[in-house]
Amino acid sequence: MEREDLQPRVHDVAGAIETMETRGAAAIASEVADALRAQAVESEAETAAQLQAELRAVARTLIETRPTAVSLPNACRYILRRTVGDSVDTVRTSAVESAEEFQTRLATAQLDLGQVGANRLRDGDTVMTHCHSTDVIACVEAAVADGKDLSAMVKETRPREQGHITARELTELDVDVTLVVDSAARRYMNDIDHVLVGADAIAADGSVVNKIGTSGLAVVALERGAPVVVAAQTLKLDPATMTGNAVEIEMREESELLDADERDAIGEITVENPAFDVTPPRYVDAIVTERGQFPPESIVTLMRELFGEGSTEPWGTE
Ligand code: RI2
Repeated sequence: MEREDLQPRVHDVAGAIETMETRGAAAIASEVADALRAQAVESEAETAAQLQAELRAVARTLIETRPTAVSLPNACRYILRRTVGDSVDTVRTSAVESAEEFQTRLATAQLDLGQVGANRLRDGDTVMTHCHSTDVIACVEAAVADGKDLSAMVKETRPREQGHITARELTELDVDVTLVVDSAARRYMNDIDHVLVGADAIAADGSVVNKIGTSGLAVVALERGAPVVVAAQTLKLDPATMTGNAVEIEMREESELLDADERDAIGEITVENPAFDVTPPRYVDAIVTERGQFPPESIVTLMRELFGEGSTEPWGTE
């Protein structure tokens, strides 16, 4: 049941994330910060405890929208842990300041990550991309700013074709873009210098959870000797995996694959539409973050440093 004390902006943000109007782990995290800030500013709570309870409810509402994108709970964790005070005003101020600080760090992290990723790319390289990731775009943008001339083979990325967004954004950066269907990846892999993908979550063992099709792409890349580079801000590290929890894979509506007429014409079948898959660390050359580049097997060291305080859930259960 919808809580009446949550601001309309919170429901708007939750709806947009669910329908993927807002998508991509970094963009989702930024909108989450915005929703928490809006609740803090607009709330009519009369006590600090009441406002804190509302903010926890905002976090729970948002976290439910997309189960795999760990940037969502990580954003909530960052902001709620720093939201303190014993009056409505102090809680409000610290929530607003924490949300804004989070958004600033998000933007800075992406720029720093972009430079690390750019250092890997050489003048004249061709990268293959899958889906659309702002962390990936940041790497290419920084490389182009360094004067490197790049080409990209962009997989269209069924079923939602986020590859089209990548194609448009890379073209705007003056990258020479070729769009291919997903199943053409192996056909062209000999021409590829780097497979460059983003991530929705990184597990403690270095497994990369990213758009469905990434793991198959990584297998082909390994076979052909093309390094797989994952551009992922530390916001994508999933602290719950340090204690053995698995990353939940989001299953989406079958209507993303078939419209109603196609569904009727086919007859009685089952349709599965997982949004993500898991690429084991042995297929990944490096994870590029704003803290530098890491072999996937060593990412747990960074996770311990960043989430040493544990993966508690400050949003609680009610
Ligand atoms: P940034 C996307 O998922 C893609 O899987 C992409 O690699 C990832 O988010 C990260 O995006 P979806 O939201 O944070 O399209 O790098 O399902 O922008």
